[in-house]
Amino acid sequence: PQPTNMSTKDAQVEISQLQDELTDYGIAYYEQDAPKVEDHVYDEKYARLVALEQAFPQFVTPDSPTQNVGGAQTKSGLEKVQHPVPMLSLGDVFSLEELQEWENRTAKALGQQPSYNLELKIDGLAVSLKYDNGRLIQASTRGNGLIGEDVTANVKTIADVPQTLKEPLTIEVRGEIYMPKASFAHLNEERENQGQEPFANPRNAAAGSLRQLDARETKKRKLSAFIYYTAEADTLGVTKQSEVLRRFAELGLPTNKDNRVIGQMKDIAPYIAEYTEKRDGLPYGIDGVVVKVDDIDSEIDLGNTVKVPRWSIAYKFPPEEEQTIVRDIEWTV
Ligand code: NMN
Repeated sequence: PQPTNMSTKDAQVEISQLQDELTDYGIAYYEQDAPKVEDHVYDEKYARLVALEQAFPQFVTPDSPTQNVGGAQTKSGLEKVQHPVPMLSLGDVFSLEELQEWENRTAKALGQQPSYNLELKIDGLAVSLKYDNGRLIQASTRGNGLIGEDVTANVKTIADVPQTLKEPLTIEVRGEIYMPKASFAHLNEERENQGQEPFANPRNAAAGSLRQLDARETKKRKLSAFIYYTAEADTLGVTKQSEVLRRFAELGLPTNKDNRVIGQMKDIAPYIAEYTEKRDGLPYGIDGVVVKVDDIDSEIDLGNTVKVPRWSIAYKFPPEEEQTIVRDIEWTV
C-alpha cells in the first residue's frame, strides 16, 4: 500500500522491519564484502523505507540505514582513520522523471538553473588519498563516513595511483577503487579453481581486495582507480567540478575521461542512452550516471544532508539480466 494510505501501526511495523533488514544487508555488503541480495533488491527496499519514513517521520531512528553512511570503520588489523570532511553516500534515482524532480528542487534552492557535470558511476568503493607536498601519505576507506580504515600500504600497490603528484600540492582527493572486468574474471576463475567462493561482483571483489591485511595480496588483485572529488578545489585554483577533473589529470591522477558538462537536465537523456549502449564494452563496471552541479560555490550553497550531498545525485541503470550473484545467494541463505 501507499505509505499515505497506511495506518500508523502498520507503518511502524514495516519501517522497523525494513530498517533491520537493510542494516543486515548493509553489514554483509560493506563489512563482509559479500552481499546477500542484489543491488536492485536493496535499492527497492531502501526506496520504500525512505517513502515510509517521509510519511511517518516519527519513526525515523538515528540508526536507520537512511540516516547513516554504510561501511565498516575497521577490520581487525586495519587502523582507524578520521575523515575531517565526512565521506558521504549518494542519493539515487531510477527514472528521468525523478531526475527532473531533483533538478527542480536544486534549481529552486539555488534560485537559478545550474550547469551539471555528468560522470559515469564506477562500480567500486570510495577512497580518500592524502598528498603532502605532492607525496602520497595516507589512503583510507570511507567506513561510516567519519571513520574509515587505513589502507595506505594496499593503495600503494595500485599502479594507477601516483605516489607523487606532478606538483607539490598538499591536498586530500577522493575517488573510486575498482577492479577491471578482466581482473575480476581472472580472480574468480582462480578462486573457483582453488575451491573458494567467487566474489559476487567486481565491486565486492575490489572491496575485499583493498581491505586485505597483507598488501602483497592486494597487489595480486590488479585494482585500478578513478579520482573524482576534492573538497579543496581552491588548492587547485579552479571553481568548477569539470575543471577539478582536468586539474587531476594534469597532476597525474587517474581520471575517467567520459564526463560531460550539460546546460540543462534534459540533455542527460542522450548521455544515458549512449552509456547504456557502451556499458558492456567498457573495461570496468558502471551502474549509472552521477550528476553534479558543476559550479563549486553552488555546491557549497546547497550543502549536504547527514548522509548525501544535495548537489549531486546518481541515476542508476535498470538491473542487468545476467545474474552471477544468484548462486551466491543460494549459498548464503
Ligand atoms: O553506500 P554507497 O557507497 O553510496 O552505495 C550505495 C550502493 O550500494 C547502492 O547502490 C546499493 O545498491 C549498494 N548496496 C547494496 C547492498 C546489497 O546488499 N546488495 C547493500 C548496501 C548497499
